[in-house]
Amino acid sequence: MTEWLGLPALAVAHGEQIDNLIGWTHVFMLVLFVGWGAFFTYALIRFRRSRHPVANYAGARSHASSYLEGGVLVVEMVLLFAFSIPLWSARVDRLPPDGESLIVQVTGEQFVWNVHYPGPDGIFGRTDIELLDLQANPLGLDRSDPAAKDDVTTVNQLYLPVNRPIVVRLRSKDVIHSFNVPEFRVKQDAIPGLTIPVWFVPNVTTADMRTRTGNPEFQYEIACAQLCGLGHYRMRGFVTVLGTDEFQTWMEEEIKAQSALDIWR
Ligand SMILES: [Cu+2]
Repeated sequence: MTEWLGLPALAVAHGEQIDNLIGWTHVFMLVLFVGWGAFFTYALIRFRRSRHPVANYAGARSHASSYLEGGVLVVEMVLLFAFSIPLWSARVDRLPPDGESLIVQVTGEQFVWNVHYPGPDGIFGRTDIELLDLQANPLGLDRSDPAAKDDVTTVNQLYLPVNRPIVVRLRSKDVIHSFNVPEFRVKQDAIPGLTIPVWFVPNVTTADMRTRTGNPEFQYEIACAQLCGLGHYRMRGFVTVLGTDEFQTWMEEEIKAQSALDIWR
């Protein structure tokens, strides 16, 4: 129904609602544009100079337009407080239950996305600013903490299982960045000092999307959507959506590989 908008392919459970909203907003904008354009044209002709050589300084005497504007104000307040705000809060405040979802921490920095998985124990290992090393340990993860043993970190690579609610806990190390994956219809600023949850259910694997788009190199991209410095243009991460079992295998292999790294000893 919203193909005419030419939006990026859809790969998320809540996407249709967003697209319909964008579609209806465009329809209403078109109605307003045509309506106001017609009124403007009417006013230009009706009050043309040849018919009114002398300006009328008294102007309109009736209060009709004030009432009309008051009416518009009331309607807009109802739209905002009765519909928009409750819908928005239902979408962003009610996170899926912890047991069902995969929680992953994504930390923006100039100019990469650091990804941190808590591993099977579901607990994020301790991080310490003293351990921070931009090359070897960009999150300052303390591998001596038992909760950190099974943690997995990556740079610019976000692996996700299909059809499972994902809660991304967004953070930033330095300036404001923005986590935007167009196919998931999510866009959220990452703000230093805050941890902001964003959630969505990806429902098309990368492999399926490659078949669907006919592009064997298709990749979901995390594009930083806030101008965050000179390297902003190259701040892009990749999302790979895997089948449930494939994701499990990937996770196990990463845990094995990362816990065996020499730098942690
Ligand atoms: Cu950025």
